Amino acid sequence: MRENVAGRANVEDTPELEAYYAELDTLDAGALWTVANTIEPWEPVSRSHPMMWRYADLRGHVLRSLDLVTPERAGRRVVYLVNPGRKDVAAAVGWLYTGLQVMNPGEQASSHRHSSSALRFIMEGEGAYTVVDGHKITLGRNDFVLTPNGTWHEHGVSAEGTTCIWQDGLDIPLVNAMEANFFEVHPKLAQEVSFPVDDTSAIYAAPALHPTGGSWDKPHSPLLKYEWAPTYDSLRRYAAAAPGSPYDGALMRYVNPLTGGHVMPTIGAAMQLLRPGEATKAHRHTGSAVYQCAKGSGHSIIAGQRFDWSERDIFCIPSWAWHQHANASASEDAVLFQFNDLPVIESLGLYREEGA
Ligand code: 1HN
Repeated sequence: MRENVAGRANVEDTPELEAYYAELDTLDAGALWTVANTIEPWEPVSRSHPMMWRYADLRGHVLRSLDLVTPERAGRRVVYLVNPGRKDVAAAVGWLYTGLQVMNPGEQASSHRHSSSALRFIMEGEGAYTVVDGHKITLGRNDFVLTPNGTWHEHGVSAEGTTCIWQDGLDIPLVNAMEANFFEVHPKLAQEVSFPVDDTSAIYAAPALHPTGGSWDKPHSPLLKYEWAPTYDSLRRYAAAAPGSPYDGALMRYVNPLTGGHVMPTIGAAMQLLRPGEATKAHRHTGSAVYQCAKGSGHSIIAGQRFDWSERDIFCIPSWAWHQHANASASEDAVLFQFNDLPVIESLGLYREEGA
């Protein structure tokens, strides 16, 4: 608390002022100086707690939902992750939602669309697919797929596949905060697949090559799937050729290949590799992020708390929280997937960063 600073409110209560506040209250009004220091903090004050959710704790519960509810009844079988400071808005951190969804082979959820943007990151199982606006996308471990705002989408697992678990990431809390969320069910249960399977990868995933002959005017990336194998290969080559960031190691952002910008207007994503034995310096920045360890093990220190993670554990970093990461192994890489609200923070001119 900084008292008696010029320009900051510092008014003591008197019986007269208390009566005045009560009168204003009856008029649905208030005196700004009673709340000014709270609504205008010196720096961001996140209500989100640094958190980690261990896959070993959650996996059995996720699988149990297979026996407890049908996809028809539940809509989808998802165990969502709750930040104790963000329970009221169903956020895992800041304005980001995340959950673990499970599906059996041969199951398919009904097609729908909403104003929230979403992504999935595949954790385990074979045969998962998503259909987005008529594009069928096959999915394997550590692949991630976009279901941007307003696109018809449905998820399924082929009959020849195995039980699949993936992480959903959505901006529902943000879109609800903006009071702008619509949800619609597709007139048919399933959309028709109207393009060759995995066509967006064939067209848009070529390294450093732009396709010609098409046009694209949507605000999200035309590439809908970002596969693990080329991502990991790129990270390893980057990590071997350059120091990367002292705060993040070798971190690469997933981009819209046509613009180099974020994959969606409200959700950004990245994958970072920590070399064997690498430990980063601490920094903090505005914007919230949800992480999943895609490979290896290590720890992060977030707002002074240490979290030891290994493959499939999920943790979050609240806005403006100091954080640093370390790879636990002297011989193996550690790789972290993240999604974040940086596109929103940046487009509103709110990005700030500070290094230790
Ligand atoms: C949604 O559409 C999916 O498509 C998953 O699988 C989780 C959570 C809230 C709102 C919509 C999906 C969701 C969701």
